[in-house]
Amino acid sequence: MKSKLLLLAAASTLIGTIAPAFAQRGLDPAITALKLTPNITPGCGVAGRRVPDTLPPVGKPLEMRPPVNPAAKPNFPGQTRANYVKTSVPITETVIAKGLERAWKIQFLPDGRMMITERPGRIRIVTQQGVVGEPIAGVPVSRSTANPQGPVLNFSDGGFMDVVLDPDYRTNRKVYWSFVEIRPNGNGTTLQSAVLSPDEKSFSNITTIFTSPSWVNAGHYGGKLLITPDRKILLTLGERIDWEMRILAQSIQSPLGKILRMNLDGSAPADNPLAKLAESEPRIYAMGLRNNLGLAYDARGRLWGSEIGPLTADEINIIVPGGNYGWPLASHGQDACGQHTNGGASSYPGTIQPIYYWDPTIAPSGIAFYNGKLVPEWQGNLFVAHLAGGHVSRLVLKNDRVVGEERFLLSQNQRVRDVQMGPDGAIWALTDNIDGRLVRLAPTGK
Ligand SMILES: [Ca+2]
Repeated sequence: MKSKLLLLAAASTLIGTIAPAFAQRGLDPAITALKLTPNITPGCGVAGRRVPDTLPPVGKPLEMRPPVNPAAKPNFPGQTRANYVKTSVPITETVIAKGLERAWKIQFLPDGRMMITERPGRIRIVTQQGVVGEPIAGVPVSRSTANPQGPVLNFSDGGFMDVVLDPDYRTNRKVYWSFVEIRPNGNGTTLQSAVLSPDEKSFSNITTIFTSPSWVNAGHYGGKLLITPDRKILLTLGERIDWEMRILAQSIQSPLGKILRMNLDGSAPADNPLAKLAESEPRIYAMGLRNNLGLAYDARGRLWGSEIGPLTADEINIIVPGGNYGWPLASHGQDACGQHTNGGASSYPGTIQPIYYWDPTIAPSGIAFYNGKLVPEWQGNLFVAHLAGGHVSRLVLKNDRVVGEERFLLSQNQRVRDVQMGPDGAIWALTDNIDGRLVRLAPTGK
């Protein structure tokens, strides 16, 4: 184990030099001044690609491209490359709203409207008919020349991210949100609570309840939130991507590369898996996760997660308390320029295998289980938003294995950030582009 840690540390020197290409990105000078370094080796792309429009016959593997990392084999049949399944009724994709700048989250409200977040630091309320409200005041905004004190780092995969409702939202109008905060010693994910005014025009009582450790570079912030049935809050944190940082996903002292479980004031619940270990970060709920961007409960109350892997190993996991999901000791993936993590090991003793993985990468983000009535054949399916892939996938599950896969939303040609099942039984998806869109998927005519 020790020698592997040393190897990882040595490998960090390979990635030290950085492309000075900020000007080409059109960044605001207030962000350029932070001298954030992209976490890529010059010349090595880390992003996946939009999936092709071409489809195989039903019953054949949906992914027809060759694997990027053919050396990694599935650890059980069906762990990757499920067969194409097609919904039997025609599905219409309706753009409900446009111009949502780098939208991140759909949070349905008790009355069926939605709070929608945008990465520059906005929450708007949007109706199912597409009426888009003005930004609600009080939300942390991104730093820019116009807002030099703005605390939000809207860069790389960061920005203002998630919002979820307090279990008593109907009476207390309280929400929790996550964003990437610019700090004197770098940047990191911050979790706050706030209270919406009765006229829905502003937030007040803004309280910071958790701050992740800071790091100087940008990337892999996690930021996904979920309220649990027992009134706790889950927060995911990525491992901050750099070689010298990623092993922290295996440290019980660091919250990075983890899913955290907290009381609603940010404190650690006494029944957390590591809470009784004096040297541990007591909020840790699950570990060994590179950048988990999706969380959802299935019908049996089990927690599932989607994880951005390296180039070739995006994962779907069933999350159990105290579970170790392997990163960076085990992965089916390769890093940029074909570097293997931990010698290419796709399993590691004591770590949990993903239910499913994708190669080539398609960058999974938000996930949602379908339990509506509008499309009966979707019951129990897992919908996954894909950033790089530019689509929503539908995963058909049987005995905790993926037995079928379908793609939607390629017509938008955008990165898809979030997916939710609405109270109307439709699937609602949100795209991450400058002209971000809210799209409804439902049987034609319904
Ligand atoms: Ca894993």
